[in-house]
Amino acid sequence: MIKVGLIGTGYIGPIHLDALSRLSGVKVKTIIDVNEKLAKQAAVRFNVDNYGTDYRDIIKDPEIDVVHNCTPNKYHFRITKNALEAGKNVLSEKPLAMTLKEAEELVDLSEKKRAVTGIDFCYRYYPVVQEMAARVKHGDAGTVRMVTGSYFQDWLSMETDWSWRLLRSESGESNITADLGSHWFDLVRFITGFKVKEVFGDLATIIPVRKKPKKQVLAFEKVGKTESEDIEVELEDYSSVLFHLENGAPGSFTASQVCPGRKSDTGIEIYGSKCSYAWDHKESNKLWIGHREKPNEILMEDPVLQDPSTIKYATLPAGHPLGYRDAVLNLFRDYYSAVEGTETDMERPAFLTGYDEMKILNAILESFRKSKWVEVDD
Ligand code: SOE
Repeated sequence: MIKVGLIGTGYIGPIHLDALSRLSGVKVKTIIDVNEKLAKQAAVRFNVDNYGTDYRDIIKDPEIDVVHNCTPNKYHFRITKNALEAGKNVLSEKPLAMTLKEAEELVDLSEKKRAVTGIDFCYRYYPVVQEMAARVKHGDAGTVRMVTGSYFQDWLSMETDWSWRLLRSESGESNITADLGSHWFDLVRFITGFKVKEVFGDLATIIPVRKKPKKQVLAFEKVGKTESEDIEVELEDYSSVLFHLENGAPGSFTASQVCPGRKSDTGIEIYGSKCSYAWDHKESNKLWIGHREKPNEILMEDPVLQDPSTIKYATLPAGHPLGYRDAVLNLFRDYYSAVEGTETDMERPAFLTGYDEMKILNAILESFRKSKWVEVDD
């Protein structure tokens, strides 16, 4: 049994716990949250024996092999560093850290400690996203000529909506580009196989003053009327990026959390010389395949029709759609088979992936500051 300690039970922690409860050979030993009530709730819901408020209880427990870091950005570096130093394997939420320097330190330390690392870029684990990547890799799309997409949400679209993500002290230098942009650029790299070479970023804070509630609020929570104070927002709630891939292909991406009606609406379109692919999170089981000289196709997620390399991610018979929790489970399956050492030939998101994402983020922020194209460090 691989023993796990999980830290942070806000929005994403319980999603991790759900996936962990469906994995064989893995047992969550301890759950930590600074809010004891949340830690207890999660322990009861997921049948975990131990819970507490001090993450060091997990770090110093020699029985725990893997730490899941589900805390806000501000704590990613410290907790992950402590866990690696104690010889643990770590699966972290994104972004890997608040700064590139910290991210680099974590990559170096994890290599030194030979830790198995993972980062929760779960959108690439929808079966048809895997399929799209496999097809592009086999050359079915021909040359990748252009990439475009977006990520829109509405949970911060009112001035009474609040999240720690809006504070520089909690989030780092970016809200949405780090939070949603990192997922999307992970898809670009994973599907096309190409790195982002240069970027031009345009960021904005569409709601500059917000009512920060005095009480703690979780992601997606509707706050409404409650005691609050007016706060000038420091970070962006809109982000638009023009970019070029290393093969020269141009692309564009826009994200915002202030789009009424858009919930977790992300999508990506890849235009190749032979055909096009498009995936939309609202219909996450469908892959649209576009042709010039014959009718377009829709491939529904299907363990019989998909490429052999992606079948393991389409875990139900055709017509039984997987969802967000299953995408996370697919990621965890790959991660834990790496921890067990049973499978080695996987393109998994690890700390290096998180580090590369931070390089893109840094370049976008610098580009916006200087109002010019900036190369992504290689
Ligand atoms: C908030 O924007 C958030 O919870 C992200 O942090 C997640 O990564 C995304 O899956 C849903 O939205």
